[in-house]
Amino acid sequence: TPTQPRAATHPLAIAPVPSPPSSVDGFVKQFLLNLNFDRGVALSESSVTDQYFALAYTVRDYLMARWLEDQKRQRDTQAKGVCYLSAEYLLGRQLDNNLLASRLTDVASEAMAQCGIDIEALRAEEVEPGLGNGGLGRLAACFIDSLATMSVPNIGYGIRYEYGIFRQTFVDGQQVEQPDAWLTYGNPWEFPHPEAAQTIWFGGYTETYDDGGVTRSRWIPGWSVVAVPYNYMVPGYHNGRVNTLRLWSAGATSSFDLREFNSGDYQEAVRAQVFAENISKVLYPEDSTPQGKELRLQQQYFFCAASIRDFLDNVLPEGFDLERLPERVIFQLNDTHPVIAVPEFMRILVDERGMEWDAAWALTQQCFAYTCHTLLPEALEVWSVDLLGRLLPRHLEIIYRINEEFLLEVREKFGDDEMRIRNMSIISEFPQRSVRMAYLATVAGAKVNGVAELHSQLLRDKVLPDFSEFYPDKFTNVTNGVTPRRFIRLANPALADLITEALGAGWTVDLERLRGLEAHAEDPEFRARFAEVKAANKRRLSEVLWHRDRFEVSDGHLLDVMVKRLHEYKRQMLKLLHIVTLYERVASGRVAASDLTPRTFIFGAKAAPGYDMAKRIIHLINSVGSVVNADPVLEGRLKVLFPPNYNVTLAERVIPAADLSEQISLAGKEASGTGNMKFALNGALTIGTDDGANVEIRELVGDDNFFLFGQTEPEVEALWARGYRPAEFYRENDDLRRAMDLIASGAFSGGDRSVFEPIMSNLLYDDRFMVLADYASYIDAQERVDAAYQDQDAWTRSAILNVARCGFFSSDRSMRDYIDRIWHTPPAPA
Ligand code: HBZ
Repeated sequence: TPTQPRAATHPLAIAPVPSPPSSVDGFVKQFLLNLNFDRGVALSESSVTDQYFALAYTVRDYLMARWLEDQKRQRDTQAKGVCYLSAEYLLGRQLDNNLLASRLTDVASEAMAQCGIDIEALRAEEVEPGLGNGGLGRLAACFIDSLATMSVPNIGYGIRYEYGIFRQTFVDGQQVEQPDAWLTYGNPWEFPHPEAAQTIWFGGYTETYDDGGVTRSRWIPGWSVVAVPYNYMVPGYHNGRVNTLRLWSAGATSSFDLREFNSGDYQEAVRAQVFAENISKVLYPEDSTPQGKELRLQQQYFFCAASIRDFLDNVLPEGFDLERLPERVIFQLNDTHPVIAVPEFMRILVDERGMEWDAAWALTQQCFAYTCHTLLPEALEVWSVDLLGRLLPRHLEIIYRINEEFLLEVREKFGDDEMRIRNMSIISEFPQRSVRMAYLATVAGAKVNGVAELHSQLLRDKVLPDFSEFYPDKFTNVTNGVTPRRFIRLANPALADLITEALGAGWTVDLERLRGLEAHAEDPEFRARFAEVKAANKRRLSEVLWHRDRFEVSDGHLLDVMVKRLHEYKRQMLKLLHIVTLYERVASGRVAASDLTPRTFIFGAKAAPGYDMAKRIIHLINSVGSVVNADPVLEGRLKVLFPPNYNVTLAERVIPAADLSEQISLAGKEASGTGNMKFALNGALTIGTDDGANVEIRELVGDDNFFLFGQTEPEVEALWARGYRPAEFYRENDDLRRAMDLIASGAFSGGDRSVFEPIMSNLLYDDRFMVLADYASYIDAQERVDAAYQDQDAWTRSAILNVARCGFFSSDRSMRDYIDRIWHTPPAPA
């Protein structure tokens, strides 16, 4: 229980300690204070790590009063807020973001300079917290940035993984994963509160008992771990607000070793400790293919149970009338990973607080909402009843009851249509009895949303058609967005300055103002300056890649970039076939090297460690790169660069330098994409399919400023229906056949034909993502790219129009949509 100092009489003890003065002198003093008092070193003796920590502590100090005030304001006003439940937050580096938010960037640079320190060296010292896989985790990070910037009360809840997404290296062109020990030197941005730890129970059994004539069920759990909260500041941009991100770390309880490992034995006690700490040890690196592992369910329940209890016990005031909960909070489920929060919430209300089932269910259906991020059937999470019942027996009972009552309602509405009942049941029977988490989320949520227009439509019509018929008003769309603070201001300061000069400063929090650039697109001088920004960003990237990987980026090349997780549906293979085609044409003498548009292809992609095909494709990209980069026949006009370990930090350098953004998933497979938005906002033109948010990007920027290719989603469906035979495309397209034959010949594998054979036969005889069917159209679109790039000035004009017309893709707008359509959480007054 938090202790209230009872008789605070000193004036300083009543309010938070005010921020240090925002002058260079004030900053220097605070920095040296932190260096001396927190790091215990003198400046003359300090390491770069010491200096980085002291700098981070100093930035924190400036945010602290605001953070404490916001927490107090939240307690006092009890305004409705958002609890965002997400198993992932892919934050990226914090230092620059927090300097920017608190207007301290210049002060800090000058202060460090006066201390004889190069702030760049300190920036480089920060290890990025990689607590996410890809788009879903990065989206969560953008959303909490936007909520803070819009003064909307929010707590982000998640897991403090000790190891984030693995560090990728290449050995002989093949991916090797290394653990991401991001906490080795400590983390200056977190505030641990072990004294506020909670006990989270698992296992055991349920029993019924007589409660004054009513038979009730209760849970007798078997073992427990503790959940220790770590708080992080989430500062709004220039608005003095600071929200909280609360990540949970697992540890052993004493009851744990007593109960399950009861032998009074030291070895066993240590084993218990290790077992408990395992729960938050590592982020699962699978993206889009859940593995159904028990530890994963433990992680999910661990953070959901801790978060729900934290909110009810610590955030709500004592004695809060739970009937009013919907006026106070919405729990947003970021995909199905936190859906176990639903039965946990019911269990607390019914079993612990004695609420009637119907009343508790009515509250649940107002306090939760669910965002779906996929369309791939294999990505829809299911938990076997067996596993769930073993780990959370009471929750399984609750899920059964939810399902029973739901199916009764379905029968009432649709009659005894057994087929439909089976299709809609939260419990599936085949191949083994299991819980469909997306169905549970849909039934429990007040709203269900997809993440782009096309995705939401397909979600309604293809993935959950029975549900959208049953709950016509539940389904909605909120198109994703990205934060302009990190992805324009921080990543592309030169462009940010140019925009500010043209439009004034307000665009950073009102991105639709970028429209004002349309007029400037017609001004040759503005175009020249815009082109110079792009060129400077390419030089900056070139330095980064040289420093990082000893890669050289040639001047004057079109920078063609495909960065995203490696997945067959995203079709890195299609990009590769384009590269091999260009190479083969020159190598065979059919095209002169001098006729090629000079291009540098940049890939960035991690493959899930167990995803064999994805790893083979990585190997092939690297192998093609080795050959292409070394073959003099190309006269240096094509280069393939694949920097390992693509992450947020690298994204911030690559995206602003790109000319061409590759968004080439098979139509109907990419829920939204968010990289696509980042590229367009940084003045890259998109080559893309009619998929995810590409559809909306193209609508906004116009067909003249977007290279569309490939089948549409209905065309894909029609081709499947007719019967898709990829080998026919291979036989009938000379370029395609030559490219594939070249790979199959061993040209990229030292003559060994077996290495890439599995990729080739997969394309020829299976090709689930229709790479071959879209090949011709893609090559054709790339020829249009080459032609367009000839006219640099026209290209630049298109690039400016992309920036000008993509203000819609700010995550601030996404947040407004969630607020209007789902959350109903107005900004808290100042
Ligand atoms: O979420 C992505 C979608 O693929 C992308 O289209 C969308 O833009 C983005 C944000 O809405 N989905 C993911 O990133 N999914 C995961 O990372 C994931 C992680 C663990 C899982 C399943 C999926 O078990």
